[in-house]
Parts: sequence; C-alpha cells; structure tokens
Amino acid sequence: MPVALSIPSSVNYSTGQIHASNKQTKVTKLKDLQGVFCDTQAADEMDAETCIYQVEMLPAQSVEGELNFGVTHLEAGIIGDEFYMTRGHFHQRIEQAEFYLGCQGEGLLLLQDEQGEVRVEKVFAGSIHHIGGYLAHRLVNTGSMRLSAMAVWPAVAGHNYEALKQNGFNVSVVKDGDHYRLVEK
Ligand code: PAN
Ligand code: ZN
Repeated sequence: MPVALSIPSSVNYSTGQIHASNKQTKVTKLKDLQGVFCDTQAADEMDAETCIYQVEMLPAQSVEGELNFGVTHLEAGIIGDEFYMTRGHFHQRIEQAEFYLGCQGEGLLLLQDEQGEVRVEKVFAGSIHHIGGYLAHRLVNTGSMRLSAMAVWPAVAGHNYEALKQNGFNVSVVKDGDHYRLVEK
C-alpha cells in the first residue's frame, strides 16, 4: 500500500501568519475591550472600530487530550499613555498551562497569580514563555510594529474572562519617552 503524503498547514515563523485552508480568525476591536484601558476618556475619543488584535487559529475539537494552536497579532499603539494589550485571562480549567512563542515585534507578557502577584517577561522574536497553570496572562505591545506570538494550549483549557473583570491586572504598562514603565495600580 502506498504511504500517504500530505502537505500540512504551515506558519511563517517570522510573521506568525498561518497558512491553512481551515484557518479561523477572530478580530478584537476597541469596542470589545470596554473597561480594559485605564484612560476611558482617551478610549472613548478613538474610533471604536479600531482593530487592537486578531487571533488566527487552527480549529480543534474541545476534547481532553487535544491541543489548540493560535497566533496573536497585537497592533502597536497607545490609548492615553497605555500600550495596546490583550484582554487577558485565566483559563477556565485554571490548572491548564500554555506556551507562548514570540515571532515578531517587542512586548511584555504579564503573568498574574490568584493572589494578584505579577511577574513580567520580555517578548521578542524567538522568546519562549511557559505559562504555568493558575496564572492570568496578557500580552502588551511596547514596540512600534505589530507584536505576534504563537501559542499552544490544551483545547479543554477554556477562557475565564470574568475572574479579572473586577480589578483586572495589578500592573499597567505605559509609554515613558522612548521606553515603557510598569505602573502598579
Ligand atoms: C491566547 C489568547 C489571545 C487573545 O490565544 O486567547 O492572545 O487574548 P485574550 O483571550 O485574553 O483576548 C491564549 O492565551 N489562549 O489561551
Ligand atoms: Zn491562555
């Protein structure tokens, strides 16, 4: 019997662009991020349709043992003096871990535990981030170009956005001249 050979989906490691016929893309606009940025007045003055980030994903069944593969493309920009960032979340199955892998751009990964303690890792092309269970995670784009990071996580992990709704992250990342500064809230 001939051995089957197929051409799999692929990803461009330097842009994070996924090439797959069944790719799914979810766009998150400013209007979807109510209450996420500190300066609500600055957010209100911007076009609500502004794309802040989009996630490309390969579809996977949400069953035990399956894995998701996705890429987050976070645009560069500030709202007030705060850099663009993802909403951030704990996993619904809070013990489930995840890997982030930096492709392009410069940014930070905020990791916050259930007690509110925050750790920060630099994100850059080639960076590897092991996000253990029980940690909320958020990407922040501190650079002047798009920040793209691949991610692999258990398909059963789910997203819990509610847990952060009250107080969010305890640290925000603001522009400070040509640099960034971490501000405790
Ligand atoms: C990522 C995130 C992605 C978007 O795929 O879902 O960066 O961030 P929010 O989900 O916080 O809007 C991931 O961490 N999945 O588990
Ligand atoms: Zn996650």
